[in-house]
Amino acid sequence: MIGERLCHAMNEQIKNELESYYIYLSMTGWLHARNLDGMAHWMRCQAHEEMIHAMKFFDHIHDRGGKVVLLNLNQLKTDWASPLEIWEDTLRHEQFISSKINDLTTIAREEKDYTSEPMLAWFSKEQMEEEATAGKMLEQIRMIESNQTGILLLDRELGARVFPAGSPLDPLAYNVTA
Ligand code: OFO
Repeated sequence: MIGERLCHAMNEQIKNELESYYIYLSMTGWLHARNLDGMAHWMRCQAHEEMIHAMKFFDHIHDRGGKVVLLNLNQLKTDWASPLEIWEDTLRHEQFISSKINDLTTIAREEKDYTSEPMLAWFSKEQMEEEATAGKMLEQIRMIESNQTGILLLDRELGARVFPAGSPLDPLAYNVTA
């Protein structure tokens, strides 16, 4: 059974992941409104991934005999000055989430909750990849910032992102060892 301290921290993390979903969905709307449909598609996929992350914690708490408590979401940013600012915020947000996963791992170890470790290790790896991707995108946007052709080419490229797991209801999406 999951301990109270880790359960509380994981409920907080469900909120963080749902806020990630909300932020990326908000960015999706902003990008669509500027006809950057490829970037919008990429962000929509990202939002979808965050919902799956929230559900991993949701199911883990439930499976371990804890109580899922959904907390209020914060009012988040709804406007950006440019695609550059979108990617700056994306990287900053992923770094914040990485710090939260580190905190959860610390709590799990302090509480000797070894059952949670494989899932948290999966999240650490996921965060490493997400930070790397966001960092790379940010650098590419910086390179082409005032070049509209470059922005359109990047938009096309990001529009090709394939989302591997169909939906948050897809059991494959919950395979923490994948
Ligand atoms: Fe970005 O991985 Fe979840 O939050």
